Amino acid sequence: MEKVFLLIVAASVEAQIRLSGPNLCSGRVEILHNGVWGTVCDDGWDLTDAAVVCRQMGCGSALTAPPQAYFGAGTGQIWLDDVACNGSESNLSQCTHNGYGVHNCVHGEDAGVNCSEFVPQYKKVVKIKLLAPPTLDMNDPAVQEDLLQQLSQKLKDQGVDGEVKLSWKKLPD
Ligand SMILES: *[C@@H]1O[C@H](CO)[C@@H](O)[C@H](O)[C@H]1NC(C)=O
Ligand SMILES: *[C@@H]1O[C@H](CO)[C@@H](O)[C@H](O)[C@H]1NC(C)=O
Ligand SMILES: *[C@@H]1O[C@H](CO)[C@@H](O)[C@H](O)[C@H]1NC(C)=O
Ligand SMILES: [Ca+2]
Repeated sequence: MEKVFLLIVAASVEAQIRLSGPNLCSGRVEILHNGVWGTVCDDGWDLTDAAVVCRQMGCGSALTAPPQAYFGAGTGQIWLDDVACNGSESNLSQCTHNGYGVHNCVHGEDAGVNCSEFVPQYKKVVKIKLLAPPTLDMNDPAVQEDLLQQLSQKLKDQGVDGEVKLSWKKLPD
Protein backbone atom coordinates (compact mmCIF):
# COMPACT_ATOMS: atom_id res chain seq x y z
CA MET A 1 0.00 0.00 0.00
CA GLU A 2 1.34 3.42 -0.96
CA LYS A 3 1.06 6.36 1.35
CA VAL A 4 2.12 9.90 0.59
CA PHE A 5 3.71 12.01 3.27
CA LEU A 6 4.56 15.67 3.35
CA LEU A 7 7.94 16.24 4.84
CA ILE A 8 8.86 19.64 6.18
CA VAL A 9 12.59 20.11 6.26
CA ALA A 10 14.15 22.92 8.20
CA ALA A 11 17.87 22.94 7.72
CA SER A 12 20.66 25.40 7.46
CA VAL A 13 22.11 24.97 4.00
CA GLU A 14 25.82 25.25 3.71
CA ALA A 15 26.46 28.96 3.92
CA GLN A 16 28.13 30.75 1.06
CA ILE A 17 27.21 34.18 2.29
CA ARG A 18 26.97 35.62 5.77
CA LEU A 19 25.97 38.90 7.32
CA SER A 20 28.09 40.64 9.88
CA GLY A 21 25.85 42.95 11.88
CA PRO A 22 23.32 43.37 14.67
CA ASN A 23 21.40 40.18 13.86
CA LEU A 24 21.60 37.15 11.56
CA CYS A 25 19.55 38.92 8.90
CA SER A 26 21.18 42.36 8.84
CA GLY A 27 24.77 43.34 8.31
CA ARG A 28 27.77 43.66 6.07
CA VAL A 29 27.52 41.17 3.22
CA GLU A 30 30.33 38.64 3.06
CA ILE A 31 30.70 35.95 0.44
CA LEU A 32 32.80 32.78 0.51
CA HIS A 33 35.05 32.22 -2.47
CA ASN A 34 37.83 29.63 -2.66
CA GLY A 35 37.45 29.12 1.06
CA VAL A 36 38.06 32.79 1.87
CA TRP A 37 35.45 35.24 3.11
CA GLY A 38 35.38 38.65 1.45
CA THR A 39 33.14 41.69 1.18
CA VAL A 40 31.02 43.28 -1.54
CA CYS A 41 31.58 46.84 -2.80
CA ASP A 42 28.69 49.29 -2.73
CA ASP A 43 29.21 50.56 -6.32
CA GLY A 44 25.84 50.02 -7.94
CA TRP A 45 24.56 48.25 -4.81
CA ASP A 46 20.80 48.59 -4.59
CA LEU A 47 17.62 47.08 -3.20
CA THR A 48 17.40 44.51 -6.00
CA ASP A 49 20.84 43.18 -5.08
CA ALA A 50 20.02 43.21 -1.38
CA ALA A 51 16.81 41.28 -2.10
CA VAL A 52 18.82 38.41 -3.62
CA VAL A 53 20.98 38.24 -0.48
CA CYS A 54 17.96 38.30 1.84
CA ARG A 55 16.25 35.55 -0.13
CA GLN A 56 19.41 33.42 -0.30
CA MET A 57 19.79 33.77 3.47
CA GLY A 58 16.18 32.81 4.12
CA CYS A 59 15.78 36.26 5.65
CA GLY A 60 12.68 37.48 3.85
CA SER A 61 12.68 40.65 1.78
CA ALA A 62 15.14 43.54 1.72
CA LEU A 63 14.15 46.67 3.61
CA THR A 64 17.27 48.68 2.80
CA ALA A 65 20.63 48.24 1.09
CA PRO A 66 22.93 50.37 3.27
CA PRO A 67 26.21 51.38 1.52
CA GLN A 68 29.51 52.78 2.80
CA ALA A 69 30.29 50.23 5.50
CA TYR A 70 27.13 51.11 7.39
CA PHE A 71 27.62 47.95 9.49
CA GLY A 72 31.35 48.54 9.89
CA ALA A 73 34.24 48.04 7.49
CA GLY A 74 35.39 44.50 6.81
CA THR A 75 38.95 43.35 6.38
CA GLY A 76 40.81 41.24 3.85
CA GLN A 77 39.39 40.44 0.44
CA ILE A 78 36.89 42.59 -1.42
CA TRP A 79 35.39 39.89 -3.64
CA LEU A 80 32.65 41.60 -5.63
CA ASP A 81 32.25 45.00 -7.29
CA ASP A 82 29.60 46.44 -9.63
CA VAL A 83 27.11 43.79 -8.61
CA ALA A 84 24.01 44.01 -10.76
CA CYS A 85 21.33 41.46 -9.98
CA ASN A 86 18.21 41.30 -12.10
CA GLY A 87 16.23 40.06 -9.13
CA SER A 88 15.48 36.52 -10.29
CA GLU A 89 18.80 35.02 -9.15
CA SER A 90 18.66 32.55 -6.30
CA ASN A 91 22.08 33.49 -5.05
CA LEU A 92 24.42 36.47 -5.15
CA SER A 93 27.20 34.81 -7.12
CA GLN A 94 24.79 34.40 -10.04
CA CYS A 95 24.45 38.17 -10.35
CA THR A 96 26.54 40.08 -12.86
CA HIS A 97 29.76 41.46 -11.34
CA ASN A 98 33.34 42.32 -12.33
CA GLY A 99 34.79 38.95 -11.41
CA TYR A 100 36.09 37.82 -8.04
CA GLY A 101 38.62 40.26 -6.60
CA VAL A 102 38.32 42.72 -9.50
CA HIS A 103 37.40 46.06 -7.96
CA ASN A 104 38.41 49.67 -7.36
CA CYS A 105 37.04 49.86 -3.83
CA VAL A 106 38.11 50.18 -0.21
CA HIS A 107 36.42 48.61 2.81
CA GLY A 108 34.79 51.96 3.53
CA GLU A 109 32.50 51.03 0.64
CA ASP A 110 31.38 47.66 2.01
CA ALA A 111 27.80 46.85 1.11
CA GLY A 112 25.16 45.87 3.64
CA VAL A 113 21.62 44.56 3.79
CA ASN A 114 18.78 44.93 6.20
CA CYS A 115 16.28 42.12 5.70
CA SER A 116 12.75 41.87 6.99
CA GLU A 117 13.32 38.78 9.16
CA PHE A 118 15.53 38.54 12.26
CA VAL A 119 16.31 34.85 12.00
CA PRO A 120 16.91 32.86 8.81
CA GLN A 121 13.90 30.75 7.90
CA TYR A 122 15.21 27.78 6.03
CA LYS A 123 12.37 25.65 4.94
CA LYS A 124 11.97 23.16 2.22
CA VAL A 125 8.92 21.07 1.67
CA VAL A 126 9.63 17.67 0.24
CA LYS A 127 6.95 15.30 -0.91
CA ILE A 128 7.78 11.70 -0.34
CA LYS A 129 6.08 8.56 -1.53
CA LEU A 130 6.44 5.89 1.03
CA LEU A 131 5.76 2.24 0.50
CA ALA A 132 4.44 1.34 3.87
CA PRO A 133 3.18 -2.09 4.75
CA PRO A 134 -0.33 -1.78 6.18
CA THR A 135 1.01 -3.28 9.39
CA LEU A 136 3.42 -0.39 9.89
CA ASP A 137 1.96 1.91 12.50
CA MET A 138 2.84 5.44 11.47
CA ASN A 139 1.64 6.78 14.78
CA ASP A 140 4.27 4.78 16.59
CA PRO A 141 7.00 7.23 17.73
CA ALA A 142 9.68 4.59 17.22
CA VAL A 143 8.59 4.06 13.60
CA GLN A 144 8.55 7.82 13.02
CA GLU A 145 11.96 8.26 14.55
CA ASP A 146 13.45 5.52 12.42
CA LEU A 147 12.03 7.06 9.25
CA LEU A 148 13.26 10.53 10.14
CA GLN A 149 16.74 9.18 10.80
CA GLN A 150 16.89 7.59 7.37
CA LEU A 151 15.52 10.68 5.63
CA SER A 152 17.89 12.92 7.51
CA GLN A 153 20.82 10.89 6.23
CA LYS A 154 19.49 11.03 2.66
CA LEU A 155 19.17 14.81 2.87
CA LYS A 156 22.72 15.13 4.15
CA ASP A 157 23.90 12.96 1.28
CA GLN A 158 22.21 15.49 -1.01
CA GLY A 159 24.07 18.40 0.52
CA VAL A 160 21.48 19.68 2.96
CA ASP A 161 23.91 20.30 5.75
CA GLY A 162 23.87 21.46 9.31
CA GLU A 163 21.22 20.56 11.82
CA VAL A 164 18.31 18.95 10.07
CA LYS A 165 14.95 19.08 11.76
CA LEU A 166 12.15 17.05 10.33
CA SER A 167 8.48 16.81 10.94
CA TRP A 168 5.82 15.17 8.88
CA LYS A 169 2.16 14.68 8.47
CA LYS A 170 0.08 12.21 6.55
CA LEU A 171 -1.93 13.58 3.66
CA PRO A 172 -5.60 12.64 3.44
CA ASP A 173 -5.96 9.49 1.33
C1 LIG B 1 18.71 37.09 -14.53
O1 LIG B 1 19.98 36.54 -14.33
C2 LIG B 1 19.99 35.13 -14.30
C3 LIG B 1 21.37 34.68 -13.89
O2 LIG B 1 22.36 35.26 -14.69
C4 LIG B 1 19.55 34.61 -15.66
O3 LIG B 1 19.55 33.18 -15.65
C5 LIG B 1 18.18 35.14 -15.98
O4 LIG B 1 17.83 34.75 -17.27
C6 LIG B 1 18.13 36.64 -15.86
N1 LIG B 1 16.74 37.07 -15.97
C7 LIG B 1 16.39 38.17 -16.65
C8 LIG B 1 14.92 38.49 -16.63
O5 LIG B 1 17.18 38.87 -17.26
C1 LIG C 1 25.25 29.96 -6.34
O1 LIG C 1 25.46 30.07 -7.72
C2 LIG C 1 26.74 29.65 -8.12
C3 LIG C 1 26.87 29.97 -9.61
O2 LIG C 1 25.78 29.47 -10.34
C4 LIG C 1 26.92 28.18 -7.81
O3 LIG C 1 28.22 27.77 -8.14
C5 LIG C 1 26.72 27.96 -6.31
O4 LIG C 1 26.76 26.59 -6.01
C6 LIG C 1 25.38 28.52 -5.88
N1 LIG C 1 25.26 28.43 -4.44
C7 LIG C 1 24.15 28.03 -3.83
C8 LIG C 1 24.17 28.02 -2.34
O5 LIG C 1 23.14 27.70 -4.45
C1 LIG D 1 16.71 46.50 10.10
O1 LIG D 1 15.40 45.93 10.00
C2 LIG D 1 14.83 45.62 11.23
C3 LIG D 1 13.57 44.86 10.95
O2 LIG D 1 13.91 43.57 10.52
C4 LIG D 1 14.66 46.90 12.02
O3 LIG D 1 14.04 46.63 13.25
C5 LIG D 1 16.01 47.53 12.23
O4 LIG D 1 15.88 48.76 12.86
C6 LIG D 1 16.76 47.71 10.94
N1 LIG D 1 18.15 48.07 11.25
C7 LIG D 1 18.87 48.89 10.53
C8 LIG D 1 20.25 49.13 11.00
O5 LIG D 1 18.46 49.44 9.54
CA1 LIG E 1 33.70 49.99 -8.40
